Amino acid sequence: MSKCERKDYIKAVQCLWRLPTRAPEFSAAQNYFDDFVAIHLSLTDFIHGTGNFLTWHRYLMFLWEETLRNDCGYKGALPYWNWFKYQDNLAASPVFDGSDTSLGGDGEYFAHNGSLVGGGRVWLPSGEGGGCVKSGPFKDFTINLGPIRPAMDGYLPLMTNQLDYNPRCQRRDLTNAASAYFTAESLYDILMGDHSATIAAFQDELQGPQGTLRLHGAGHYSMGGDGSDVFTSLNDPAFYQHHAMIDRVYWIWQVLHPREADTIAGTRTFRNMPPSPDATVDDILDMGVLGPHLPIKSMFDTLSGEPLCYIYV
Ligand SMILES: [Cu+2]
Repeated sequence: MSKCERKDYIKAVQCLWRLPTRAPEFSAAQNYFDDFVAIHLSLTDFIHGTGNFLTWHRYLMFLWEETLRNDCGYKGALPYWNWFKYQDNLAASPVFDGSDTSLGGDGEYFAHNGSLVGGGRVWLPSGEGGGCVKSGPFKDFTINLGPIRPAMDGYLPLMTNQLDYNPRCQRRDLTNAASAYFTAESLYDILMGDHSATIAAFQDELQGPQGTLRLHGAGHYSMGGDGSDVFTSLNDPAFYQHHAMIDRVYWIWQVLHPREADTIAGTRTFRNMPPSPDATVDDILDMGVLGPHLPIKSMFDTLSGEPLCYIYV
């Protein structure tokens, strides 16, 4: 993206803070940016490690882009964070370099003992941040929901109720340790290699078996701070670029595996805890107030026009 295009995107995202909330059931939500966080938070246990993980988040990305276009005048494309550039030095990445065309830089220094991820079985050392994001276009923007389960040490959930109002700065700890998982080998493995033949193999490896860290987690834990919270990671605006990349990789996998492209695998609860029936392609994706509730099967074809109409470049 040119710098002008990046600024257009950032301006449109900032506009979401000025759009009124449409979700009165989430009293902490102050604006439409918060509504995205609130809906995701309230559904967390039913949209991760489930049969609808890829399609629910695909639809979320679509509704995010639609909102930027229809309510905030955005005319560009939805940018994705290419994990395979700058992974050894995230602070130099155009996404995180702290310039006014980035999504903000690292947080202020905050002494902490890294992050425990992968269900508490993988420890990642601290980076040099962890506090409020110091620079960039979202530095002075307030977030209002969470944290609920941040992986970063020392960042404690303050709330008694998950839906409490907790206005604060957005925090980040850029860690190259997590981004070490962004390798060509991991990408090949899920697109063409050992974990590519079925949707189950692809999605389980993308998210990581219990006790491991893989590409999906690597993006979240590379950001640390608010981006490391499975419930409320949408508080970090870079969530949307990370998940656009997740969707892009899913899209590439579908193109490479046309016979499997319209299949799903998995149940309706997080890693099937508590046990639940298998998801079906007719299951309805609950998007709260963000958009119409549509079946999983309407998310397979990004060029169907009903409603999706996009490709990645
Ligand atoms: Cu999610």
